[in-house]
Amino acid sequence: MAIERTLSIIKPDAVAKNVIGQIYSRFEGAGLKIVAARMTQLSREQAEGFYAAHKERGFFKDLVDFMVSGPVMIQALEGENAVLAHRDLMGATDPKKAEPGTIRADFADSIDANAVHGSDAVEAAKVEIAYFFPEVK
Ligand code: IDP
Repeated sequence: MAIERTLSIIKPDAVAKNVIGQIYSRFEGAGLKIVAARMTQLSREQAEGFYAAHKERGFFKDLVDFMVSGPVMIQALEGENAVLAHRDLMGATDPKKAEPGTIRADFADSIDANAVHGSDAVEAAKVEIAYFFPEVK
């Protein structure tokens, strides 16, 4: 088992629902440690930069509009196989397809407002953690 880090964002819909604590409990229950965290309101520039890989997708503007619509809670998580462990906690991108008991099944309303982001690979996690937490080594 490898100790990894992953980047998590609790998106504006979940922050508005006041479930940060419930989501943090799931991280802790799965053995994921919060090693950096910041609540912030993303600028358009930050959101566009973060999701640059999706720039050509039809949903890009809606995604950016949503991500800047309210405060987000951003954290770096650390633990055994953190990237996959966190993806398992999140559930499928579309909450209608997410397994019962996952964060998205329990807290997300739609594929647009889907409660959480999580890095999809170790290399992506490194880039995403450096993007929001340049001070974290
Ligand atoms: P992920 O967040 O599960 O890794 P990605 O495919 O990386 O999913 O997409 C990034 C985000 O873009 C999703 O979390 C979701 O908010 C949004 N998204 C993805 N596909 C669609 C879509 O078909 N319609 C609207 N939004 C989408």
